[in-house]
Amino acid sequence: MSVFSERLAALKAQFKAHTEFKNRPILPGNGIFCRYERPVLDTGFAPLIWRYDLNEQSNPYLMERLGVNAVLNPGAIYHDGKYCLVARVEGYDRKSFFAVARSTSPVDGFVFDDKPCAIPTTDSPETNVYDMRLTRHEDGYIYGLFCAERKDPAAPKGDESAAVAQCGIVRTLDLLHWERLPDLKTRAAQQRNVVLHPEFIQGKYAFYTRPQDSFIEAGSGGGIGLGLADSMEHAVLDEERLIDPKRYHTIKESKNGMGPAPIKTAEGWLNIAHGVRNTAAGLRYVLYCFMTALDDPTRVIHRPGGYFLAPQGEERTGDVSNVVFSNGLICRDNGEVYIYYASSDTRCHVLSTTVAQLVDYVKNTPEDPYITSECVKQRTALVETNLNLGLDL
Ligand code: M1P
Repeated sequence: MSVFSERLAALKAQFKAHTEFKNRPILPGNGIFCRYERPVLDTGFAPLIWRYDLNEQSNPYLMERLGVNAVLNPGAIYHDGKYCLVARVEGYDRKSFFAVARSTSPVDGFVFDDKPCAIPTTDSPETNVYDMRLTRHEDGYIYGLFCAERKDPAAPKGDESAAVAQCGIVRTLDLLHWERLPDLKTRAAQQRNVVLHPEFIQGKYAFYTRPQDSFIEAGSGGGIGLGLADSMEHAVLDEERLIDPKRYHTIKESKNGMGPAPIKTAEGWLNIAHGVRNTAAGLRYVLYCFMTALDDPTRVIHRPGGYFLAPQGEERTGDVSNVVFSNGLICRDNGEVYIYYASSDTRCHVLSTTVAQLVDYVKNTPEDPYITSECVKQRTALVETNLNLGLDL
């Protein structure tokens, strides 16, 4: 048997062993959601045909030619009877691309389409793309909003890392053909984490934004905003209204950003976002929730305190450690919710929960009192209520 044939057999066996499993929930969980034992996608799911030249003549050692460094931050949508993830796949060259992985199960069995998504460029092609948020809009299209990153033309000579992030826009009907629209125009120097609201507001398209001054620092942008545009073909936001500001000594004191498109519930729009704070070990990204009024998505009506999800165990390490990030969820008609998230910019996981649990969580989790003496009173009140129940614990 040739080296090539031996290696091919071993690689096929490794791929099968890595990707074919039943994902089990980690019980009992916290009553809010359930984590699962295994990532739903990681570099081991990248098909062999993406990475190897499988022609023995041109690749006798069966070397990896185009490696995959990370599979992260997937957008998500239920389409044609399948759970579909539009993952950010990052090559060894640091460039990301989008690829669709589909499964009949929400928690395992994801298989990438043979080819990455062919996303057309604009007249000013971006260097990198990432973090697609999918929205099935009431106008009939599925929109994908993503970060389009270009080198900063104003960077001083010698600065090869300054970049400008803007919101790229595509739309599709089938997750196979992608129509590129012009990038979103706003007054901010930079935009990341832009998400399209699924319904018209005042007859206009509504965008959740995160204006920022520089590539990493949100700066004076203040937090998550919302702006209205007349059209998607030339989307322009003249104004962004701040709806969820960053705040001192909270899980979002450095910056925050919207996650997936919100879930419409009977009680309000349920939002999952990420909050960032700085530490001696670098930035720490966690997920948090808030709910806005059904008739006014700029009005926050519930703000559960603290984080909803923080990195845990193996989630804490990776290319950018101490990060959980979500830009995709699937809410089924029966109320089941699957929240897809990436850990440490490296791999993708799933949480399962329900609309009922999430609504209970946002309504009944106490708000952050913003001052430690009030936190003690809050916790003491809980303890006293419990002691009065006279349970045998
Ligand atoms: O590295 C953590 C995350 O950093 C960015 O998020 P934000 O814009 O909120 O800082 C994004 O690059 C995201 O992809 C990444 O996961």
